Amino acid sequence: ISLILLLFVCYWPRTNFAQEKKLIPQLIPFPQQLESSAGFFRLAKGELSYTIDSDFFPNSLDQWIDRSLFGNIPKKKTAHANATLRLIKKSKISKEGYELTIDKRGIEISASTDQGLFYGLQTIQQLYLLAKQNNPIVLPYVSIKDQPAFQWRGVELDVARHFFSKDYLYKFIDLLSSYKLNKLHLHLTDDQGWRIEIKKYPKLTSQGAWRTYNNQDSACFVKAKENPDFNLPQEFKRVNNGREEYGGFYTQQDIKDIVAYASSRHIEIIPEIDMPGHMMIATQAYPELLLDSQTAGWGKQFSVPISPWKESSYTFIENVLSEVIALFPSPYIHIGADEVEKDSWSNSEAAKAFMKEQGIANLHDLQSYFVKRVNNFIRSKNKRSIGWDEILDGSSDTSMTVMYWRGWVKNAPREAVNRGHRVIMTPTNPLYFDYLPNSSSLDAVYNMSVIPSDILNEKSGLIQGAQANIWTEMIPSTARLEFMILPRLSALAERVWTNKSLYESYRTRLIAHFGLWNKMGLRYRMPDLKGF
Ligand code: TNX
Repeated sequence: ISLILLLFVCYWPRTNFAQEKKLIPQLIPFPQQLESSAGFFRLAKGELSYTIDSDFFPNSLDQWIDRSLFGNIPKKKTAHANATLRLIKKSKISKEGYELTIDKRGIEISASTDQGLFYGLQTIQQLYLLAKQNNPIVLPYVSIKDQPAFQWRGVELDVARHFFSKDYLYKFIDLLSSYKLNKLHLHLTDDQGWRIEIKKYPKLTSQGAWRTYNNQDSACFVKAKENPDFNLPQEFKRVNNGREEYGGFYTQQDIKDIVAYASSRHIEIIPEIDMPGHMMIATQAYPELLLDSQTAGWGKQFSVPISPWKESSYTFIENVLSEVIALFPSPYIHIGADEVEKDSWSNSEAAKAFMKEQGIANLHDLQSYFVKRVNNFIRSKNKRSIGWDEILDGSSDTSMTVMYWRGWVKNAPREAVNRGHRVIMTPTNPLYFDYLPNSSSLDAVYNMSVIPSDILNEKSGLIQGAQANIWTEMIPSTARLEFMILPRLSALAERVWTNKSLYESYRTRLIAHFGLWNKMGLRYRMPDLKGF
């Protein structure tokens, strides 16, 4: 009896201890399938050996592993099957999926593409960062099978209203890719700024990338008295003819650098040139784009759009797009088409004559005429175009992908898929991250249904995924940007990747991520996490 008691006393606490150690990793987005088992793999102090299945994966991955994985722990590539980190090609895994095990032999990741492998690496990178507090650094034994629910996992950043430097975009891309997001839509042009160098039209940036202060800047100045995050960064100021101006732009070389940086992190950059509205700064640089009688000016809610009945508008757009297309490998070009103030067209005699001649019945169809013609040009260059959901207001070309934003036009996604369009969901509520969050925003982002409930099952495949939009009229600085998007961004990432109802567990895991952001010097807004 005493022997039995002794055995019990010795082993009972241990088994209990082992179970306690079977921790659920604090991963965001949470993997589709995860089994943890008791035990930890200890990262040795010295060099970490890794092996990659022969020349299947491109160099960029090696570079990322060397520079980023496991901080500055030195890495050594070997052909040895006993390497600590083994990266293996398995063709039956889906394009973006991966399988990962951590056990006493170390870490093994399998994938069929370098993108899948990259996501597996991001998962262990997160485990590493979460474990880094501990000394020695230990990774929990785990077995994961993972793949994303949606192929479009995006963020739109408006670099037109306020400018963000190339170096900051690198940091931003790192943040997105660490949460397995894969699209960065850059809103490169708007009424307040033109941010991409176009060789044929140098004034777009020499003039259009700069502005004297406008109403939104004044609003920021007022707020800056209480919150320094609203100050316009000094590096984006210049003095021109004695006047202080705000601005900045990306040269074509900068764009190439950004695209290359993003693609090595499996982020596709989608450029947007917003037309025919939101072009005020372009029309100031090149006034011939406007209707004959009007000049561009401030003070209207929507600016005067360029004229669909003038050939010179198409020459301009096609020249601009040709340079843009040559810079971005993405299959998509976003052509905007939102918030077009069409009333200004109805006052023009030239517009009326043109509509009569072309048999165009109304102003919506005049916009459709413009959009379709630009879309045809883009298709002739073997690219596809994306437009905001206003392209549904007239007749539409279903080769275009619709980006749904007007939350109040409830049936737009259904209408779009019924016509045969592909759709990306970016509804104002909850995906406008320029809107101040409130106590339910995090919940709303996390629990949003990417596929609207009124869409028939057989059409749901046309919904590509979702994207947060970050308009920056009132976001002049990187600190303000981060404060506005974190933690909502992580909720979106889990929605589009995992797409399960794990809100309670997400909120618990999120607490660990606040710690990571603190270390990375990222700003975030502490949400209401009552009960945690
Ligand atoms: C609407 S969303 C816009 C943007 C503004 C945004 C402000 C869209 C296609 N157009 O131009 O920045 O609202 O939230």
